[in-house]
Amino acid sequence: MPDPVRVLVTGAAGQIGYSLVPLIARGHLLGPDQPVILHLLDIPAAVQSLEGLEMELLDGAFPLLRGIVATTDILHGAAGVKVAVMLGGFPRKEGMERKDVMAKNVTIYKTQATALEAHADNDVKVVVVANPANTNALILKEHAPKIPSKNITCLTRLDHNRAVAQIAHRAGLPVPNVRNVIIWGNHSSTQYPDVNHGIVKTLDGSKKPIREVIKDDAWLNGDFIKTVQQRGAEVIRLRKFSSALSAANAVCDHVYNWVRGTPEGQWVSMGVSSDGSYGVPVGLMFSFPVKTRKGEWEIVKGLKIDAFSKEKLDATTAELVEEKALADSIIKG
Ligand code: NAX
Repeated sequence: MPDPVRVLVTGAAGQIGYSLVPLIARGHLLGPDQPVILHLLDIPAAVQSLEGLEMELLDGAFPLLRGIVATTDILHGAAGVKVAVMLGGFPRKEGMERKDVMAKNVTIYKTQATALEAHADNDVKVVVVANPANTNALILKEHAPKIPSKNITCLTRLDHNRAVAQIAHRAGLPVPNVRNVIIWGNHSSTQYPDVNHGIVKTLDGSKKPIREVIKDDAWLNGDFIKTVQQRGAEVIRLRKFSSALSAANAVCDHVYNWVRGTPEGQWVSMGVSSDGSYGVPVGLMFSFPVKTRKGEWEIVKGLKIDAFSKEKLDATTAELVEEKALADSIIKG
């Protein structure tokens, strides 16, 4: 067996953390043959919960789990980690202005960026989950210039999985038969779930465009998009808490594909630093279709964007540009 890999989870004592850490300990993040040492970080107010989590992890007797570092000190938490899952952040509370929440997250992500840059493995792979995920990742990227920008990503895989599941359900097919949907843009309600390049493998084994199988453009251009965009809010309405089980599962999918690659001919959605593809400003953290191989992602180029899609891409780009401007203005004081 290879040497254990150190994996940091910030905000580990929260909801997603509780669902995520057993999945990591079972090998769903890095594979069933990769031992791990879990670094669990949270704030002092959550220290008891963190202690309880550590106890439960020990009680799980997970064969791949070779150590636990539970801490409230990011310098300690970041030491030697090869993967960092950033769940910790400041949530928007009732009555708070967007810029006040952003200001709290700018402070958190600046500090954590500096700590990761100084103490994590030189090739640390980072996935930011905490909202606003794209902009928190952007702040982290800008404050950790020694970490290669390709190593900093944000999670839109939950949105991607939601889109896949909706299509599979509608087509009456298993989830793996749906391929190459795309989430473009921000992990927010302006995201654009796009099926124009998606494929369905039918029960007789033939591959057909999603639109040809579903045969309902009104649904695909209307309720389908709205359902995916509003899914998080709907889960909060029903559960009174935000998505946790599905978010933890998506974190594993995101990192697993990043490290282990995407199957031939298939892509997934990841929030990555734009290289200017599809007219998205360079450096913006934006969800694109990506193919991955040996730990490297590559944006899928040359997809045809029709007028309907262009309008949606422009809207989500504009929102991210605005979020970036707000973060920049806070950073500059
Ligand atoms: P919780 O509020 O349950 O947990 C957050 C944890 O972070 C808490 O334990 C808190 O003490 C800790 N924390 C706060 N500041 C910290 C800091 N500076 N350092 C370390 N830990 C810190 O939230 P949870 O439901 O687990 O969600 C975590 C984040 O994911 C939230 O920001 C949430 O909005 C975001 N989400 C993002 C999703 C995505 O697809 N990108 C989907 C799910 C989720 O909504």
